[in-house]
Amino acid sequence: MPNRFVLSRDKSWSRRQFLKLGLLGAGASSVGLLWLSLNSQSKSRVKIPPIDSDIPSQETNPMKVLRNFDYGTIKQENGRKIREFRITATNETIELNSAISFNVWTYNGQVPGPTLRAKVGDRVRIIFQNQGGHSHSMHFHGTHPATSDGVRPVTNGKETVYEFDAEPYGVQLYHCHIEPVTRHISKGLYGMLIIDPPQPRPPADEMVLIMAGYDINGDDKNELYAFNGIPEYYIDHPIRIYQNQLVRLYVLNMIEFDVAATFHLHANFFQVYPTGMTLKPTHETDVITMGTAERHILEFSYKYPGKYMFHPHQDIFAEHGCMGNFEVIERG
Ligand SMILES: [Cu+2]
Repeated sequence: MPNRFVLSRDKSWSRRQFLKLGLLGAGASSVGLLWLSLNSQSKSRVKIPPIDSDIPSQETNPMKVLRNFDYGTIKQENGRKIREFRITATNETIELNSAISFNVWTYNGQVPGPTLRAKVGDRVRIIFQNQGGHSHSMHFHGTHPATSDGVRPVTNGKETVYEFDAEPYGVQLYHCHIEPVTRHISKGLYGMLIIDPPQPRPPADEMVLIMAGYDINGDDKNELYAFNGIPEYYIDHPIRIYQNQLVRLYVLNMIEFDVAATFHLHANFFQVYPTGMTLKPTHETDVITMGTAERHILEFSYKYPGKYMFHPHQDIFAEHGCMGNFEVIERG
């Protein structure tokens, strides 16, 4: 039976759905990036289920964060390939739920910031502009010179450039490193940097889940928790995945104030690639513990259709927003 590119058959990415995602309004680059991401997946015959049609258009949009990878702009300089990204820090107000609007500090208008993606060995250039009012920075995890470590304040209205070779491959991250770092991160200044290995990993439905907390009243404790920016979002908008199709989850714990968080998947087990720095899994489990800034690749597929929860097994986090559902559907 032929297994061709099937996105069009699903009509999963109609113009209407791009509009719903706010991507057509967000400018050609975002659309291009998403298409790029989808096209690279389509070549590998990974099928992405249709997305809910009632997705809000605000920039902080967990469905938009989920499968959107920013590969930057490729430039050639002195015979070397440069992958260039432009990041601007801004202040925004987002609706955390029907009762709470919260002032967040963002990279490119969204929480988490965009998921940046490069291949190991690429030269990466980040042009960072601060329009956030306070001093901010971008500190990347990875191997790089001190000059690009991103701990120096970039004052409001200023621009700086961070440049480094993308290494080692794995799930890396970036965040603001201005004191108090707890506040700058929990206000929203964090994101993921995926560095792909020399040979691509096998085809999979790839997605990003970043856990974080919100200290609403400034008491150095989290009152709300979320996957990809908005508490409880994936309860009302389950992540649709196909039965028996490999899911590759890039998961990161960015929760401040609490020492660790676990990630638990219902009715299944996942293969663990610690920090995404191995090509083979080290073990299989259904709950994994992560300190702040710890991250992994988790791989799994679901045998049976239906709705399955995922959440930290510190149930207090789950009860305060860090909770979601996968909806496993038959491929038809
Ligand atoms: Cu900051």
